Amino acid sequence: MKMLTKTVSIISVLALAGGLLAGCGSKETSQGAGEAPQDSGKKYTFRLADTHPADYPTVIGDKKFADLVNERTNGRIKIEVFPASQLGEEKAVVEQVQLGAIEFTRVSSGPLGEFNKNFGVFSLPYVFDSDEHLWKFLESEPGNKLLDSLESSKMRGLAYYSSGARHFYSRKPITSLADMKGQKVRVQQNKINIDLMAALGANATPMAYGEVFSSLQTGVIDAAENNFPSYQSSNHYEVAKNLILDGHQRVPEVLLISQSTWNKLSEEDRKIIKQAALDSVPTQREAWDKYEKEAEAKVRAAGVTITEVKDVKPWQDAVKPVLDKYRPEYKDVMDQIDAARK
Ligand code: GTR
Repeated sequence: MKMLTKTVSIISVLALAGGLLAGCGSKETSQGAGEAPQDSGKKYTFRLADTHPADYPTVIGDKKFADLVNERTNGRIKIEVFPASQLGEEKAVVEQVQLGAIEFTRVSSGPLGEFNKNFGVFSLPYVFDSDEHLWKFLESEPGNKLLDSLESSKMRGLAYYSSGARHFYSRKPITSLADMKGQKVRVQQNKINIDLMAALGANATPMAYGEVFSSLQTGVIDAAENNFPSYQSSNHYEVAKNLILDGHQRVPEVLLISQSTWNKLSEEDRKIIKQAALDSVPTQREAWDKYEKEAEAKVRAAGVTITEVKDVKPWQDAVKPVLDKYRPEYKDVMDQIDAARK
């Protein structure tokens, strides 16, 4: 298994190095005089990294964003979307974005929380009742302020994308809270998840997304957790065939740009990019709703054992120590999230 993990890491490193050598940041050229005013700025070719495959809803959103920017700048700003972790796993990509070596990424708030503490709030369990509640918060002023706060981490949040609710899935049968005990669970790389697993009697194994399939397959881990689309598209459902719909987290996706890239852009280009990101959201959310249903149908058809959780209260009680621990740190934003419930 070590070999497999190693191979995957080497592939990611090579992919990243290859990407860097090939792209090495943005390509810039100035246009000649006499062009139409909207074309008078610089030409750019940027890269956008996403961990998911090309047909996944986040990548559909990324592409819509790239198309809108291309259209609205008459082809002056091109954004090439690199799906399937071609530019590396999420943590490594965010580091490259901070340096400006990769200009854009769509990343989950989970790993982002390790770069900007504010985003940790999305890894706290059961803070949102529903997607509707989550989106009410995301679209509120505090939700937008959170995106803006990425500036202190050398990035700029452009928009949120949908990611549904996360559930546990395991190699062993898992039909109750008690079954979580002793399981080695892969979690997103964020320290809150370590406390969360401990509260459930499980052991957290933070690991890059791309390593989860082989780790489940070989038994290096017993379990993992994700939403229906990721559970299905990553084929984790083939090797962890027991799913329990506990809905412990709702961790939105974020589309972001490197602050160093942003600094280079004209005011007009910034406006186009920000607006295009926001205008890509309905496309992503629509694709999400459709894909989520299809993914659920596929895993059901594949014979996965699915346990519905009728009463989530025992789960909420079990993870209360995590909320108690982090409440002082996240008090303001948790109050704002509560306010979005009304
Ligand atoms: C997915 C998310 C990915 C990645 C993955 C994970 O839901 O869309 O960006 O963070 O979870 O668990 O690593």
